[in-house]
Amino acid sequence: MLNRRNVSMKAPAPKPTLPVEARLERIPQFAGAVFEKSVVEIEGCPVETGPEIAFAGRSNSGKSSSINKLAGQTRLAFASKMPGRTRELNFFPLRAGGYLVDLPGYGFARTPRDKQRVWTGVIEQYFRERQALCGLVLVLDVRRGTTQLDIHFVEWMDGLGVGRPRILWLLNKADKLTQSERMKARNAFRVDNGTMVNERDAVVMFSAHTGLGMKECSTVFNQWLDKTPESAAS
Ligand SMILES: Nc1nc2c(ncn2[C@@H]2O[C@H](COP(=O)(O)OP(=O)(O)OP(=O)(O)O)[C@@H](O)[C@H]2O)c(=O)[nH]1
Ligand SMILES: [Mg+2]
Repeated sequence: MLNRRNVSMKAPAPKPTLPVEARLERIPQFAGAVFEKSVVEIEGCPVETGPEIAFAGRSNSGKSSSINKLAGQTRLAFASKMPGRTRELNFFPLRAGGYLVDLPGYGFARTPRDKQRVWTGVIEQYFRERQALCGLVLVLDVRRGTTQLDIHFVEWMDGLGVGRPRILWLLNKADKLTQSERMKARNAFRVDNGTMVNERDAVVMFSAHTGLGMKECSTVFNQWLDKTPESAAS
């Protein structure tokens, strides 16, 4: 197009509508994940097929949303505004073998007592017996950091006496913070949890809404799944 002085006017380049962090649509390790089954008893767990990654955390912290975001799917795991939505252990097989496991959230009391006991039972058995478990993603709301419930959960795992799995501390919902608040939150997390986060663990600032932190998660999972980035990038 020419303007009145016969100078070519280029249309302005369209502004990117997505933040840079949202451009990774899924992480390669979780691509092609599908739902297989929900279980409430240890006997129902599928046969171990390879290294398994479980997602735990307070009710409503965003476990299901994080699984969906990392897998690049909107409805793989069932996310909801209603806390306590995930009520079973949900198994999602990965293409390369192994499973993602979405665990019920802790800290939501509006559930029948005996059912809660069943879940505690099966989760305990899961942590005790599941040989394939190679790492645990502990999903936190970054604005709250670790709560008493999270600390109890980690202490409970330590108390099982089978060795705590490696933990990826996922500081979720970071889209709700500004850049400087994120920096503060990360530093505060390190200071507050210095003794609980051990050297095999990782900490990632994350948003299941924007995709912030997906690359860092992918790097961590490569280590857990014992793959070079090249072999995982199929
Ligand atoms: N802003 C924002 N909201 C999020 C994020 N992740 C999850 N949410 C919201 O938090 C609520 C709970 O998300 P879920 O993924 O269902 O949480 P959950 O941990 O699986 O919950 P339970 O299954 O009940 O234990 C939903 O309304 C999500 O949209 C995030 O990164 N940013
Ligand atoms: Mg859930």
